[in-house]
Amino acid sequence: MTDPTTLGQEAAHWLKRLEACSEDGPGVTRLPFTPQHRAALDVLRDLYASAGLETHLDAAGTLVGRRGDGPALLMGSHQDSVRSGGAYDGIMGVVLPALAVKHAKDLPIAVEVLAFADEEGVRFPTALVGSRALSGRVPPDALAMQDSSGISMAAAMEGFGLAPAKVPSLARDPTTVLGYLETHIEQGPVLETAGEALGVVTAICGIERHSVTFTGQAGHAGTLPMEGRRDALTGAAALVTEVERLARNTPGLRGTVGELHVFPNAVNAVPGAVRLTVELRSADDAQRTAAGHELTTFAHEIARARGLTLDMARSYAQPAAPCDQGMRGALQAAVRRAGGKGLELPSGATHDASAVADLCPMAMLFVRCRDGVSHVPEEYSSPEDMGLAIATISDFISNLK
Ligand code: HGY
Ligand code: MN
Ligand code: MN
Repeated sequence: MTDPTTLGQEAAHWLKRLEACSEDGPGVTRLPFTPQHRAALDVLRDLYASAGLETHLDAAGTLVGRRGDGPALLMGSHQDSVRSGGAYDGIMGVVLPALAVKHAKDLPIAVEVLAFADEEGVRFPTALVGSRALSGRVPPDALAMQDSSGISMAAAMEGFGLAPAKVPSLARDPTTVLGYLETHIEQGPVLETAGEALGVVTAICGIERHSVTFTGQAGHAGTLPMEGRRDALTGAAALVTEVERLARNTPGLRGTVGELHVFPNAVNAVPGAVRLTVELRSADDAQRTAAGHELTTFAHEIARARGLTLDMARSYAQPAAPCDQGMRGALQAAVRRAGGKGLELPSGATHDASAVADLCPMAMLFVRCRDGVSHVPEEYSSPEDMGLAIATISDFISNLK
């Protein structure tokens, strides 16, 4: 096997080419079924060919590369990015296994490398379409969801040369799959703080998202007395601070208000309405759902006390996905053989692996993330760490029983 640093430098070369497949502007912006996606597929086809992978684009826009016959180990991640994101999130998890296959002499099992079109859910209000297609769990309404210019996912797929009607037929027979291994930049500070290049994921957190609207009475900031005001923003602010208070006081729970829109949003007008999102994440589904109920009750009490009306609904939910014990152990042994401690950690970010877990056993390998920052242009993993990840993936494949 080529030495890890050389492998890592080759990975950096491919990632540099892929980084250019982006809209103009800071960082990487590569949304699904766009010219940037098509440019990335051209680069990935070159990479897959150099790895001896037989390649096709499936109906959901996943680039599938396969080598060998019989039940296969699936590996891969997503090709899409957030807006002005980094050059490693997702796409590094396609490049590294492809290079592991390329540099493997012979493979004891069949393997596939997968580049999923849309994990982030930035263009359309849904996510994980390609990976959920493998287990036949794409929600029926997903393909009808529209982007900000009113284009449905199905229309975007057809414009990309795909056949969205065939997405349901992508569901795999579980007996044809040995498992799924996703390699991903950690997107947090744990490995860097521990001085470790690689980590083994224990579980992927569950997520729920609530869309909330407080409605009061807009009015003139100067003539409307404080008494009797029905200010929607002061009500929303009480919920925002309660989300933070509850999450800070509940170990393992993360709560975020990521979006907040004020209407009419004018310096001299009392806010009449506020729309916001509440997102909760935890590796413990019961803890997360209990927090969701608690915050819903709190929001209704705030609305009642302030004379506001409240619309609050859970718009998205995804259960926590534990990684397969057997695969975790095998991956940890491979990390140790590559010189690591085999540190284990939960994933606060969600990944395609949480969807593929509905099809087959899954495991995740994390790669150290400089300064723990991700979803920003400064996102970075070093060639040395990527080389160790490639060597670990190769070792994992050759020891898979
Ligand atoms: O939201 C997430 O955790 C992922 O980056 N899509
Ligand atoms: Mn991401
Ligand atoms: Mn990702």
